[in-house]
Amino acid sequence: NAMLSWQRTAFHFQPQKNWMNDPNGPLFYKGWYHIFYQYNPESAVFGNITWGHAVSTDLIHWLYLPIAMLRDSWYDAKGVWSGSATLLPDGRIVMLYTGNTHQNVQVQNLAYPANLSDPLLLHWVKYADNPVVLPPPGIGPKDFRDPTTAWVGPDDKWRVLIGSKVNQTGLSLVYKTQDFIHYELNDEYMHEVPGTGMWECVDFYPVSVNGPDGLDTSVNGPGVKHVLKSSLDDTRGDHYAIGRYFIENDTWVPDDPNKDVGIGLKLDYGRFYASKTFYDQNKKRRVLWGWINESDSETADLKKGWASLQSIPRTVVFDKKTETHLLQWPVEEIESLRLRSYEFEEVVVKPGSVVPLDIGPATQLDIFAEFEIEYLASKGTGKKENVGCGNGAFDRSSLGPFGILAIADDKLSELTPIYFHLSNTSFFCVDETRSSKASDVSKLVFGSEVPVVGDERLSMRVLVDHSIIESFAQGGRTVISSRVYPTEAIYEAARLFVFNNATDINIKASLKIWQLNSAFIRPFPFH
Ligand code: DQQ
Repeated sequence: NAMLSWQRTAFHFQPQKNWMNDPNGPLFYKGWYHIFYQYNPESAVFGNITWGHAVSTDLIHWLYLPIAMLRDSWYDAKGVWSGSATLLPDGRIVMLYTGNTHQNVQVQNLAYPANLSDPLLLHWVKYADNPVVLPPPGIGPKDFRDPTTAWVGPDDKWRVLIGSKVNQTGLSLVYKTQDFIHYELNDEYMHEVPGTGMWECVDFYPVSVNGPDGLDTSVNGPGVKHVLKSSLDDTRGDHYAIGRYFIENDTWVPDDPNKDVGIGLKLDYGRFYASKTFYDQNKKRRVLWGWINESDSETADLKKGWASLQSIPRTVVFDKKTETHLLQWPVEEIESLRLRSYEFEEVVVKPGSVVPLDIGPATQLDIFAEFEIEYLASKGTGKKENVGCGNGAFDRSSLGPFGILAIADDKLSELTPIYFHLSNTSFFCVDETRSSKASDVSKLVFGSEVPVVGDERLSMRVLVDHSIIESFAQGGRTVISSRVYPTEAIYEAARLFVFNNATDINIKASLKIWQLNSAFIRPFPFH
């Protein structure tokens, strides 16, 4: 059965079969986490988009529910596209989503649960007078989508953002509403950035500059900054910036104009798109979901019968050390999957060498690794070429690369290096180029600078799940998701190594590694 192929993940959320893309309307309600998602019920490629639905009590084990919203009205006949949930203070739930109409016009629609006493929120009612918002003058009918979670201002009006573009300027429109039926468009955009193109799946939320708690979307005031995120297509990814929100006119200004949305930081430098956060009132945290695409061919996807998965949900907090970055970290519940653990203390890895880590099969792992550097007196130490991620992990210089080799076979004929490369600054990278002998697979080098603050050690957390590797450097300051499709390094043949391709330093690696159990992801057991 192709669906049970080794590429199938063991603890990442994915539908039983067929195509999935963006996460939609995440929320916590009456003891259940809900995730909805862009879903093609008919095939493993994009099309016929409806809202798939699943629930969980811990964000790790999931139960599939029936499709929540179908393409059954003129205003969403060509797709029930992305949207967000808002929990109102009186207990109601509002879902706003984009409908692609029978004529391919993007409009905003309102839906709500048929029965608020049903914790599973099985049935959704579309508002009788949908659509509630049409593209305004000056905005293209195909450039108007993905409403955010709403937040309420001191005037008791709710605000919703919708992404768009004018020429090549990406931007976000602000609508105000009291009843989620009637909307007024602000004169000013919330923000715009020339040259960034269409802003998909805009996300906007407060972060606390003082503490680790997440903030509900309407929280504002001293000690609060606001994050603005937009997803830029053409594989440019999910870009964010931290800044200040001015409620007087609903505008937002980045702290650093040189690192504005789309020209600065990314949430994830790998394969990660259309992400969305929600405030989890259950655990007082802000949780981020993102869509991780396949990098094999459409033919391969049709053959295996499924495509895409969601990232492990991540908590998002403001990084007090840099004050410029967010920190993302897998939700603590993932630790409930931990089985046997293995510890390695100060393993010395000499220039140009590879050291195997004897942990048994290495397809489902939670890895935490720290690296110390020992300059070699005999070498011309400290020569700091400006290398970045280079052409990958085989491009050697004095201070890098070094790190781990995941999903590698014994002969190292297939391997995926996750590594640091130091130069004037520190880079964190993943190299897919030798991850598979298969030729019909996209294999790239991903990465970016990662600030290392004060006396911090270099560290990485890596989640390995068969065909996906999610890597977090320096506590989640720089994150990279990658897909790998080895042909040999599968099941029992997959191994883990540490490596050092730097020429002028020894590496001392200390690691704690857990085998991870599979999550239960299966249909809800209706009686
Ligand atoms: N996916 C949805 C759109 C959104 C895009 C359609 C982002 O609403 O802009 O499936 O991946």
